[in-house]
Amino acid sequence: SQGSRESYQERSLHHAHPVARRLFQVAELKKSNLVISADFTESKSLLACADELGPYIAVFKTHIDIVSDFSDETVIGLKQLAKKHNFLIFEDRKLVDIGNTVQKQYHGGALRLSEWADIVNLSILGGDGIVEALNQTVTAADFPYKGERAFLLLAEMTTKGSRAVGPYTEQCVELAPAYPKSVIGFVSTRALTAPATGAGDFVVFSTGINMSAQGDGLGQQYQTPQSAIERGSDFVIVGRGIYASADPVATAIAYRSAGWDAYMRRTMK
Ligand code: 5IU
Repeated sequence: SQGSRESYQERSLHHAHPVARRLFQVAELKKSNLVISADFTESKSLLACADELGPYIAVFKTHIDIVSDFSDETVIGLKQLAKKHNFLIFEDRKLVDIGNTVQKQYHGGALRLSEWADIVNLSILGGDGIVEALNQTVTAADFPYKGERAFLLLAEMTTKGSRAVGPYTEQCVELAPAYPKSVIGFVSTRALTAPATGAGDFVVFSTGINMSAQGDGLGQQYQTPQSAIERGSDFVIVGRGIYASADPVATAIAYRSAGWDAYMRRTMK
């Protein structure tokens, strides 16, 4: 399947989950389906990146466990910048453990993901229990951010030899519709559900996006924004392609145009 032919605007009106609606609204408003993967190891550079590239992105993706000086200030800064530039925050945590443990890793803990990350991803390697557990957490009567938090299933990986394929990926697709209050989509390299099946509208985020490299010597494999969107991706995630370029702002603008133009072509009626 080649992804949704509906505009972000239309999807923002129809989607049952408030986080997905917000995501589509932000994309439409900022004319951006770009996600920056901000793999910085110091709060100062992480926040500087969010401030500099914030105007051009829909979502800011973090790996908060690589930030060596993570503190209250990191959280406050991220939240302020998300508000200032109107982007969502996606923590690429890839939660994968028993239900009881992931609940503690997600809500509370050292990194307080639930407090600042609109979106977090998880793997169903250990079965459905992980989704059940996190769904319980975000729908609990005393959860402070009810309706403001969502999850993505890690359905595929971009690395060479990835085992997140075949039945594993298929089971992600089968499981997602069972959790409409918390699961809004997938991290994958392409659309996984046919748009017209009535299975629901699942948002597809794709990593491994680069316009000038094929890989990184450590197993990463890239496709271009055009290719990802043509294959049904809704949001393209770019790390080194932007932040390690000579002029990150100009490069972010170029990736934003590439992603947006490809989206316009796909949804042209
Ligand atoms: N990432 C991948 N591949 C995946 C998943 C996540 O590259 O399958 I799931 C993350 C790793 C890194 C970013 O944070 O996306 C890609 O960074 P580069 O664009 O710099 O390769």
